[in-house]
Amino acid sequence: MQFADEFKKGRMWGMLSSIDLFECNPKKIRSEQDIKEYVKELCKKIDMKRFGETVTVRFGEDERVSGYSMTQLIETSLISGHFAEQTNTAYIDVFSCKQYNPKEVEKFSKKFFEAKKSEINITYRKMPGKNLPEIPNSANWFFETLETEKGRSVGIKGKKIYSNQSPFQNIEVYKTKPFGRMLALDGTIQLTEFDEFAYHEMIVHPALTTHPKPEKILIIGGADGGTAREIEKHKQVKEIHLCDLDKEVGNASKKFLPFVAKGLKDKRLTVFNEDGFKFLKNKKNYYDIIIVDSTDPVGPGKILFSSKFYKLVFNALKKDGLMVNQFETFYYMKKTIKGITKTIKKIFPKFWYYYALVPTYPSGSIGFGFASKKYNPLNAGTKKLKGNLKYYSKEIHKAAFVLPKFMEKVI
Ligand code: SPD
Repeated sequence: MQFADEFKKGRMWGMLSSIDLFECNPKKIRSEQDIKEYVKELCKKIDMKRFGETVTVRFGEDERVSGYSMTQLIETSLISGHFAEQTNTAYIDVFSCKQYNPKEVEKFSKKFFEAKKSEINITYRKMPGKNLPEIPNSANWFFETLETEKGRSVGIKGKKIYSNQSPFQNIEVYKTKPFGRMLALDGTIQLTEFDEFAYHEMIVHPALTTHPKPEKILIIGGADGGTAREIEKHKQVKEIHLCDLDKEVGNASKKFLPFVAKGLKDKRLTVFNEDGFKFLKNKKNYYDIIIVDSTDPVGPGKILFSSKFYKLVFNALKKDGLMVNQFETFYYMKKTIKGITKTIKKIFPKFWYYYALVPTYPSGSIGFGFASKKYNPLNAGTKKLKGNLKYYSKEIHKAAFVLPKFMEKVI
């Protein structure tokens, strides 16, 4: 347990866990007997001695708020709870100077009252002036939910400053302590102010320096504007189309993420808020380069990793065209990458995989697929670019295509 040392050293004396349970089973929070049973079971679970019986009283018999209040004395302090019947929420506090695991309390309470959601805030009672390491909790930390399912997660401290459930996905913007502004879609980090330059430079410049005459470019996804911003550094480019289903992402970016949204202002750019799949069906032999700046191959983004989609991309490209796509991290997604690589190779005659270091993505790296009808990226990377670059260089261009041994076998 994380706090054990602090307890042992005597720097921490006690812990108050405030747990909020949302959308509880209404029957459970209305039952005095269940509430008493909960206290008994919880104390057993966290090995806490009870002193005396659980006391319950009804509070606030008015129409707005009523329900049971509960208290229970335990070793070096108490458990208390309020069960609000109008909203089916429960507010539980556990304070003790005996060591216990607050996460265990949260998990047990959530299960007991069959709550759909829970939140926990932890306060430490400690020696004056001794600051303890902060323990992440859901109130002021973002955890990448897709990763949490797999038993790992990127956790970033931050304040949510925007949240919107669009018709397609959940859009959130955070103001984070270590990484500045951050965009998350369906609980997955898309970009942060701190390291987005690495991702956007690397999804764009290897392709645009490989193609000798990149004039017509299509971005699928990329509504935030970061990919467009990098393409605009190439003077040869005459026309940029950006097709992203979700208008709300672009709107959120314009309001909260000006460092990438500035890419949405260029005169060469036209934004289409349409389904990329349908958009491509009407384009034949048109683009020099297509960049797929998508979310991951789950949920609505999955289709952008399918054989049907790559065929449409192939047909929309000119006879010497090429495609670059966001292609996951090789540390965690080897199998997926292997499968999708096979699919792309059936459609495009040439294929490479390369990567960049982006600390806020899972495993700190992200890969890209480079599918080409004609040009080879290994013979490129020497063009001069306008504007400031922080990651890409001709040396990085070459190095990015050199893969670890275990990955060479996959591609
Ligand atoms: N694992 C998340 C990968 C996110 C890729 N899309 C980023 C969009 C930024 N323009």
